[in-house]
Amino acid sequence: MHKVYVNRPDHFFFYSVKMTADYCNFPFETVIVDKETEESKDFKAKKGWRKFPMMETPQGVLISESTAIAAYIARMSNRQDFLGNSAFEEAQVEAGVCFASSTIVPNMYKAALHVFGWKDDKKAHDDGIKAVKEAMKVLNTQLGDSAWLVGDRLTLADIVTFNALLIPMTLSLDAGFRKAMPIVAAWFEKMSKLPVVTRTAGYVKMLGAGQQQAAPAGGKGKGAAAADKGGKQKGGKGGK
Ligand SMILES: N[C@@H](CCC(=O)N[C@@H](CS)C(=O)NCC(=O)O)C(=O)O
Repeated sequence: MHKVYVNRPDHFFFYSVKMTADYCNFPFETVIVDKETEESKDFKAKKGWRKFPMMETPQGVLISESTAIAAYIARMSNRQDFLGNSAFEEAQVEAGVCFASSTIVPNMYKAALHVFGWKDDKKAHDDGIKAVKEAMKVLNTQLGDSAWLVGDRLTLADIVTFNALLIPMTLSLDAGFRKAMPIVAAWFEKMSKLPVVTRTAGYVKMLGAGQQQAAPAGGKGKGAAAADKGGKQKGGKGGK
C-alpha cells in the first residue's frame, strides 16, 4: 500500500493529500513520524531534502510536495476530471494550484505564526493578511458566477485553495471582510461543508463580525481550539 509520512496529521498541506485520496477512493496508510524517528540517521537519509507530507509508493520510491502527491493520487485513480478535462482546464487547475501555493500560502504562513503564538510579530501578520486579502479579491473576480474555481466541478484547485485559506478564514478574517468578498466567502463556506472536506478538516468555524483574531500571539489558546473559543466571543455568531 502507498504510505504518506507526516510529522502531524492536522496540517493543511496533508489535508490536500488526504481530501484528494478520499475524493478519489485511493487507499493509503498514514505514518506519523515522531521527533525521535524524524531525527534518526536512517529516517534522515530516507527523507533527504523532502518535507512532510512525503509519499512512499509500494515500490519504495518517494514523492514530495503535497500538490504533486495529490495530482499523482488523482492520476493513479483515473480521476482526470479532478485535474481538468481538457488541456485548457488542466492549465486552469495548475494555475489555481500555483496561485494558492505561491501567493496565498507564504502570506498566510506569516499570519499563522503570529495567531498560533509561535512568533510574536503583529506586523508580519498584518502584512500577510493584506496580501491574502488581495489574493481573495482575485479569487472573488475569478469565481464570478461559477460554483467552482475551474469548470463545473470540484478540482484540485478548489481543494488546495481552500486549505491555503483555512487558517486566515478561521483565525484572522472576520465576517466584515467576508461580506465585502461575498463570492469567495460563499465558495469557502460551501467547500467547508462538503463531506470530503469535513471528514478531514472537521467543523470549520469562522470568526464573527468585528473579531480581530482568535489567538493573540503568546496567548493560551492555540490553533483550532482557539478558533473555537473565538467563535463564542461577543458579537460573533462564529462561522456556520
Ligand atoms: N511545499 C511543500 C511544503 C511542505 C512543508 O513545508 N512541510 C512542513 C510541514 S510542518 C515540514 O515538513 N517541515 C519540516 C521539514 O522541513 O522537515 C508541500 O506542499 O508539501
